[in-house]
Amino acid sequence: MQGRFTVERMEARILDIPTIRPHKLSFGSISRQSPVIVQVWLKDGATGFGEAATIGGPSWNEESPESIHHAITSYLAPALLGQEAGGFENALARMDKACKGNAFAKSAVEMALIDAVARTLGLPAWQLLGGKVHQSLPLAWTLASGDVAKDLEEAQLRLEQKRHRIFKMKIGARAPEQDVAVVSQIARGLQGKATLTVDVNQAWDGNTASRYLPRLIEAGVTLIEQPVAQWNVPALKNLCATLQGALIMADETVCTPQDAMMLARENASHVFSLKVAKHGGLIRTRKVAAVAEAADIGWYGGTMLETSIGSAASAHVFSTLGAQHQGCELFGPQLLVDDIVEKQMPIVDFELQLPDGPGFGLNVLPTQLDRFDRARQGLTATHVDMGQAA
Ligand code: MUC
Ligand code: MG
Repeated sequence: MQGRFTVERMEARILDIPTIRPHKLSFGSISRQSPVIVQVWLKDGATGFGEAATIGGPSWNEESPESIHHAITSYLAPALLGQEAGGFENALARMDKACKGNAFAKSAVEMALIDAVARTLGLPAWQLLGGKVHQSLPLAWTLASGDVAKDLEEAQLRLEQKRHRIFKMKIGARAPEQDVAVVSQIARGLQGKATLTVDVNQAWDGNTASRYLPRLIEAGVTLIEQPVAQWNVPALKNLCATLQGALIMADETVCTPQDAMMLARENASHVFSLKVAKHGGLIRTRKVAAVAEAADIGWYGGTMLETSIGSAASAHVFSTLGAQHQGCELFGPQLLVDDIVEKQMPIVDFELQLPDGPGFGLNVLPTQLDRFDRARQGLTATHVDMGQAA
């Protein structure tokens, strides 16, 4: 039976949007983001947008903008055309049947369905996701220019603008001794004004982490994200048991609710970085968050450096989650030279104001979608300047 929520059409395109400066991580340096934007149309004419962004082609995990686009157009869209958009769990099950894995691709599609249905009902998405419990969340910024003086200048400016007072440093590309020296320098510069976290993006082995993390904590670091490889749960567990004065946060290791259960059982995380893309959508983000809450593990609102579409969708689901949080890092729109929406989510007194308004509460600008559309620009896909991270 076809109703007003029937999925009539779906389109996906890859955008290429330069970043305001090189962004350097343990595995390379990026100078642009290539989000995949999905638009869905329902029978009643309502439309919704979703997004999946990743970092550095297939360098952050197995998915890339091209694989996300391919999974959506070849498998996920055909599985949903003619189906009821409002049955989100059914839509997820159909996508699972059509396509194993590919969580980022599924998240973009599910996001577009939720946006379209919420718009049709005239409700903000958070109302379909359990209801809002946070009006705002502290917003972190990542210092990743690769230059200490520039990083300090950037942090200073953002403090003055009252935008950020939580700074995350991307480490793991340099030798650990150098990372300790750089982090200590930044920590001294920010002492008493901001908190400092580090993201190693899997670069260290267990012994390196055990040896160098205490020195980072001594320098003032209070939250440590994914210090070891995705598979290295024994090392995460050991760090949780032995490190004093900082929290261990899983990122790449925690994708599915089953990953979350395993980390909880092993006492191998204090905090989970939640990301809509890696969990496979907004609904599944809530499932991972539910495991965290049940296991007394905190959460952090992570990003894959999305535009305002993906960032607002993430903000909607984060606004519904429990109290034990470490803030969020939905700063993607600020790292890009331009956005694809009329108005970004405001930042007031160091906090991101979580959005209202039907759907994700955004007005997407078609001219901006066309401007950055890879197919229209005819750009070749250079994702990551490997080896430029130091
Ligand atoms: C990650 O691994 O957390 C998030 C912020 C940032 O600078 O990089 C990402 C990815
Ligand atoms: Mg991370």
